Amino acid sequence: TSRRKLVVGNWKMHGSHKANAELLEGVLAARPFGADVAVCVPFPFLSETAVTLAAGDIRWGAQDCSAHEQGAYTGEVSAAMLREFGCRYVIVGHSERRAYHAESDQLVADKAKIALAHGVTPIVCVGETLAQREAGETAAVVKRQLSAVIHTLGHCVAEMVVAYEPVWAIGTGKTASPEQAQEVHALLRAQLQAATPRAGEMRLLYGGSVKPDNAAQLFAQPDIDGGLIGGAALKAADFAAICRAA
Ligand code: G2H
Repeated sequence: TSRRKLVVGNWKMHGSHKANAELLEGVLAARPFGADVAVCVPFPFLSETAVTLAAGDIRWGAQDCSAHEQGAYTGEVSAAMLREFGCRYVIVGHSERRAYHAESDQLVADKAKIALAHGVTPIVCVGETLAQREAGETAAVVKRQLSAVIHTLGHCVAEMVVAYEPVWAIGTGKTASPEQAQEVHALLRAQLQAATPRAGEMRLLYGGSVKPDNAAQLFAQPDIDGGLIGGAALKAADFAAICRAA
């Protein structure tokens, strides 16, 4: 395909000044990569990440943003602020936020919209739980999650990145098989095709226990355009190996 692969590290709530410096230096030293690469770091580390990565071709971003422009929203961080720190990407609707912070499909869509309005590319996460998969609801769940974003973004929908993360594969060591992942990616692509003529250019990432030894097979699937990497993004050697597999 003509789509350039994208590998994004999702550090979640990990890191420290010292650990981040070592990790980023390790990743920088492992370049060049054939794919686009980015790291999504906790908010307090955006500034130092921007400094460390300023000269290179590795992008950075955040793991969430507010659905509001600005105002009396204690504890929130706006998309405009992320843009000021040079963020290229922001993850929205990660299953951990949907589960622990009760984020609805519409809230996730509103976050994606405001990110795009400020020039930050949203990485919109969708995915089913184990119970939903076992009940045969996978297609319906991801369709509903993506549908909210499609309706809210309108013609801008082609500017986002989508990440399919089956909840049962997150941090569990259980990866979706390449075929299982591809099956859902193809559904997502078809849904996007009905919404925008540019669906073929959009990058659909897979996330959920991607490791150096399973990355290449996943990325070889026709509709898998890279990965959103959690645990394995915290070790420079592992993350670099995954980036190289893309
Ligand atoms: C899924 C993924 C990164 P992990 O959440 O978003 O994490 O690779 O640890 O399963």
